[in-house]
Amino acid sequence: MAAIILRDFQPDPALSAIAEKRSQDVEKRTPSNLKLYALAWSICSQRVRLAIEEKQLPYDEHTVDFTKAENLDPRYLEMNPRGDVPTISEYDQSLFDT
Ligand SMILES: N[C@@H](CCC(=O)N[C@@H](CS)C(=O)NCC(=O)O)C(=O)O
Repeated sequence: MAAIILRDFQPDPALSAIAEKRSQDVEKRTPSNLKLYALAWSICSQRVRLAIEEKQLPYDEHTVDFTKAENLDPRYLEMNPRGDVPTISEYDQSLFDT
């Protein structure tokens, strides 16, 4: 049944055009300043990492080492006063879940 549905599926041309334009925009995007401050094992971090990867955005990932209390470093707390991960930042603007 699923195979029949997939075979008969006709993508909406308007939606296909939007998807094509979006992928061109992503290709044209200059390397960004997007940074992800995260921990490898953190599910919260993984959720944001997946979203960035899904959007194919260029980014740098920085590990926040909790064993060295890097999350309590004043420079990190300036970006995320909660002292948790993840935090994303771009061009000196930071974003985290509250
Ligand atoms: N609501 C936040 C929660 C963030 C959060 O709890 N992060 C955890 C890792 S999954 C953390 O940093 N815990 C360390 C701490 O709170 O000291 C989100 O979903 O991003």
